[in-house]
Amino acid sequence: MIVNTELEQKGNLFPSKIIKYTKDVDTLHFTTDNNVVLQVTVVRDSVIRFRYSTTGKFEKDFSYGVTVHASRGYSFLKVSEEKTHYIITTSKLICKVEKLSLQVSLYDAIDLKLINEDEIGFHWEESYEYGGDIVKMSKACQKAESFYGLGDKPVEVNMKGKRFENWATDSYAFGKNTDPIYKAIPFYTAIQDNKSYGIFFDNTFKTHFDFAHERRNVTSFWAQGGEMNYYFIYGPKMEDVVANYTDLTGKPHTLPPLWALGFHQCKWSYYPESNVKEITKTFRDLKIPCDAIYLDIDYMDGFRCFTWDKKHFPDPKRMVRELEEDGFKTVVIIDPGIKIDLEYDVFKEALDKDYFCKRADGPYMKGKVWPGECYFPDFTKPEVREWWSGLFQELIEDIGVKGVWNDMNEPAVMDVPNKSFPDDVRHDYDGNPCSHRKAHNIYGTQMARATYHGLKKYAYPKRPFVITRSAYSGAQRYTSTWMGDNVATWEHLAIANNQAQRMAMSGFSFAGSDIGGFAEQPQGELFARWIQLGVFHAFCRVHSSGDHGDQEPWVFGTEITDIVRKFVEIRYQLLPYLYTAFWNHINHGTPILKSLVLYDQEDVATHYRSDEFIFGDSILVCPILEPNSKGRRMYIPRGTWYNFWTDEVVEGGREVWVDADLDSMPIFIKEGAVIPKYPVQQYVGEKKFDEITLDVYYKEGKEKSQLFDDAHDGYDYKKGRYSLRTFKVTGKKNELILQQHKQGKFDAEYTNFNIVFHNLPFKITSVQIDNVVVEVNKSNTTQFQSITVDKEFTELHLFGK
Ligand code: MIG
Repeated sequence: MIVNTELEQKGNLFPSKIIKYTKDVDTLHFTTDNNVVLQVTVVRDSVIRFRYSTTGKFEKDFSYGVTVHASRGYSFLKVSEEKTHYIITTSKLICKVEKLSLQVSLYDAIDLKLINEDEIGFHWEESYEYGGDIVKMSKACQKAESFYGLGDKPVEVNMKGKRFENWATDSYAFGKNTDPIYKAIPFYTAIQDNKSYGIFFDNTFKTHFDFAHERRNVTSFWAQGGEMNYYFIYGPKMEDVVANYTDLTGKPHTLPPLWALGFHQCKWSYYPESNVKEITKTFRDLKIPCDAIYLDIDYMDGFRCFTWDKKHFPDPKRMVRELEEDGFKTVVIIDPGIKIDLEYDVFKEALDKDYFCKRADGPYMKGKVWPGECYFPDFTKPEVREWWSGLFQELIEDIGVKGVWNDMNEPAVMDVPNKSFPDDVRHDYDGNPCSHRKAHNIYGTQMARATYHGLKKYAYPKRPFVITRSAYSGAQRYTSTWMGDNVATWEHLAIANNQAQRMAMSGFSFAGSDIGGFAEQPQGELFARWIQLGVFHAFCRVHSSGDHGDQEPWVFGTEITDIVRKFVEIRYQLLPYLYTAFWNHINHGTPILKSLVLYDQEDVATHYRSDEFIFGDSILVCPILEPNSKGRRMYIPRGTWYNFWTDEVVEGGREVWVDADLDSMPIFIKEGAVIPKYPVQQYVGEKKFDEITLDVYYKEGKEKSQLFDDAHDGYDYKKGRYSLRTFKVTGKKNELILQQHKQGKFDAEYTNFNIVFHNLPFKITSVQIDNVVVEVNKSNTTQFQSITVDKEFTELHLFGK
């Protein structure tokens, strides 16, 4: 056993030798002679859970992070005992547990190569102050190993060499490397020797991660309390690691309504009503597509949740209806702090029913937020969540609000040094009473969960839409998210890019930044560049603080307005493509954004790339991150790509210069892709159209793409009323075949596809659709030829020379 005396001197304790092991269906218990128990559960062939007790007894097994819907069930557990260790084998993994030290190592079951091994492994320190242990794990870090994920950390995509803390924190105007900020997502993926694995440390206490920062060849993670309880998730492909983690912690319960993937405009704050109307009218007048308008805290009466300031909003129901008639969905903010006011029914009811959080010795947890002194519901109690859900009835069912935005749920408290609750505050934690040390990181997620259930109930038969600031692993089941209070600087544009990619790699794809920056005001150029990036994030919203001036698309002059319109229109054209990516996300856990390392891990040149990413399956995007740019150098991943603007062919696996004046940005399409596009609309559902476009990019060889469609709202898709079209492109020297296979019973309104062919290397001489020769206009050049076909075609065959 490697016992480090220096560590011992610091009060660390270590497991001693295994004296006993037991086995049931999918779980093993190894007990040491100092009462440490290691529980190993094979969750699936590529997922193993490791859980340690230092007392011989485990806590009740409860997790907010892991969903009951996760795929589980491993029926055949193979264990063997060797002289020095035990061996557990699945079809994907071999796990060794050392008898003398309880150290674990994991190997690929096929090539038998090492994936990951404990350095010291599990050790702990007893906590005199709080009881229990500070639980620690250290693992060997390989020389070329890299690390990704961990939620919203505002750092480069690869985290090697850095150390982080997870403690949800209100971080106004955070900066590059600020840590921690709003979220606590204790999951990372690593890659070494072309093998990717992930570790989900399911512990809601304050957790720490060190990626070869303190010691070059060691990676470690530890928590201030609770159990050492982690899931080891093996790929070997990173995309599968992320998909498996997303399965474990949950995919979004419902597809978003399609409008939620449109463009959103927000401000702290638009009021009174006339101001809101002026904003929405300007969008329509200037023909900038927009689907959602937000009301920040000033719509309320003295910041009391679930009330309206009747002076500024005399008739909210009428206003919301009128906005909706113009295509605008109203989203309102709801904070956790409930104003102490006995005349206020929400406060009174929660007080009477004993729903507020209390301090250790009984007084209420009192804290100052926007409404002044507040109490805070204990969202970790099922009964409180149920009550909270019910509060949305009037707002959603009666007034017609379509989405709710949960802010300040870290939880944030003003004018106190730690910006949150003190440690001693008590929480129910779903029947596992505990202090705030354990509940802090989950508080925001449980609030968003309760909000989600309220919206789901009262918006029915429409889909709910929720957005949250704080989140723990699993929050993606209920809500979308934004990154909090960023700043209108070029550096923050890069941070937003990294954060959105990082969140997607952390199982949370429905995320975006405050476009343009929340604090301070951007120059028009920065705003335009930020819009260009933002339209490629799943959640696309402009938001800013009123203290720093206006931030609507038209306040920077007509040049910028035109650029914003151009890119928002691209977003609206790509809605069916994004919706399909979302469908894959909720079905297979596929991240909607893919950092290059996740896209092509085999190419080590991608391991340290942060700027470029793949949007969906086949669009490569790279934002312009510097002022006065005429273009930039960027890495094109391996394969052949088409410049979106010019159709110019680029061979990847290298860096290239790409032109991008202010009205452009580097966008590339993968060869062989079929990209579905809607006509431009000012909002989702504005137009009925009878055809949509399919952009087909020639490839010599084969490639598949998909198009998902359904009613764009409601739940019929869960009953099979959707369509999933798979397009297969097969390109040969003088031929191109486009085959379609359709699944599902949904019939879209449009009847035709307008198929546009890009970069055919031949001149079309004849065309067959489902084996019938059709007449087409052959006079054009080889590029950009298009054909309109019935959407139910099964095979389209182009012949040429
Ligand atoms: O203390 O509601 O991050 O988006 O506009 C500030 C006002 C409270 C912080 C949020 C921001 C929101 C603002 N809120």
